[in-house]
Amino acid sequence: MDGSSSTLTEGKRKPVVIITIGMAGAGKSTFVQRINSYLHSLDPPSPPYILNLDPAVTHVPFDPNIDIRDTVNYKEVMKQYNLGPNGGILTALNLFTTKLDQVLDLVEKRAETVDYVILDTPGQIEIFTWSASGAIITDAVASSFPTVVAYIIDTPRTTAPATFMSNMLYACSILYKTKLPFILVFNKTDVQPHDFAVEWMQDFEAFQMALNSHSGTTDSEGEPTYMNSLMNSMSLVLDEFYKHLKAVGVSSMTGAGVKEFFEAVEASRTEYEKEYLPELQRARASRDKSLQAVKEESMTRFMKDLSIDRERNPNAALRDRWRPEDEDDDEDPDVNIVDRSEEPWPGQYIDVTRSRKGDSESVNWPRPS
Ligand SMILES: Nc1nc2c(ncn2[C@@H]2O[C@H](COP(=O)(O)OP(=O)(O)O)[C@@H](O)[C@H]2O)c(=O)[nH]1
Ligand SMILES: [Mg+2]
Repeated sequence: MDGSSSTLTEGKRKPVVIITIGMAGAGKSTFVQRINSYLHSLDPPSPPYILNLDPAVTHVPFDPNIDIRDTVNYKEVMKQYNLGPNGGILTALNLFTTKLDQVLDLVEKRAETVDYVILDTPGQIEIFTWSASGAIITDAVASSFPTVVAYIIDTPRTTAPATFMSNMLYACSILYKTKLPFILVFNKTDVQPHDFAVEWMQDFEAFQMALNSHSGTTDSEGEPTYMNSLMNSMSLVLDEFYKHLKAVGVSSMTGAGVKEFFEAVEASRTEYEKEYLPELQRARASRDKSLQAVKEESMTRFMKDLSIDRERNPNAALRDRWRPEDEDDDEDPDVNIVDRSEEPWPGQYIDVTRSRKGDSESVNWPRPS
């Protein structure tokens, strides 16, 4: 397989965005580090553009181009909003998302020179998958670039049929939420080969057998327990779901399987262009239309309120004029997302919680009223 693409004549292809998602400890960050070093080792090397979106990580095993920790200090966020760790991470991600346009600009600028953009997400899976910010980030990148989800699974911890199934159901829910090409990455194959998983995914009966051979599946009268019959019927649902995904086994420790992972990514690119992109555009068009309707309706309501108000209180409008000269022209330079790979990185830490000019004491984050 050579690296040259058939579309070279049409100029550079768009980079593929790989979003890594997975339970805490599944090995997302280690995986990102591994695929990063793999891409560097190619001939010619193809360094990816990496975004770290985990504000709470203390050590990142790779050099991110954009690091959420440069923009938001999640511990400071915890203090100022009186939040626990999860709330702090979520709020940090929300704050970062308010700067997403800058992030996308930076990625867009590099789109000509990189083949892959990689996102490492917060340790706790739900912070990214079930938050508004996660959805906004995912939607934004997926509408600009071919995007795939790499769902990282802790293979040694998923050998019990019930655990395996709950993990697959979680993956399933993310697939239906993101509607993006999906690659199941069975990680840590150096500890536990993933062939059992492949067998269970391909052979429905093998999985049911594994399920039934586990203890606690029948009650004292030999009837299948509620849990067991529930799992049996859910595994039928999953059978359908498996048809929509690719599975690869990798070891982020040794690098085994990484090549196969990238083959799956390339296949997903085609899938994205053929299936997901048209669907995405359709969805967006209909969303724009309904958004437009909402806007028009609220505008009409607003104009009506205004005219009632004018009638009741004809002089109020005069007093309420906006006088630009009253505004101080303190142009807030705003917080900037830094691209470490572009700017000379002087090592400064940008703490957005204290960045407003002349207002170093009080907190000025938006707060829910
Ligand atoms: N044996 C083995 N351990 C791994 C592998 N990938 C990750 N780990 C370990 O799993 C733990 C969690 O990894 P990390 O990347 O921080 O997980 P994250 O929370 O999903 O980002 C670390 O101790 C890693 O060293 C692998 O392929 N094999
Ligand atoms: Mg991590």
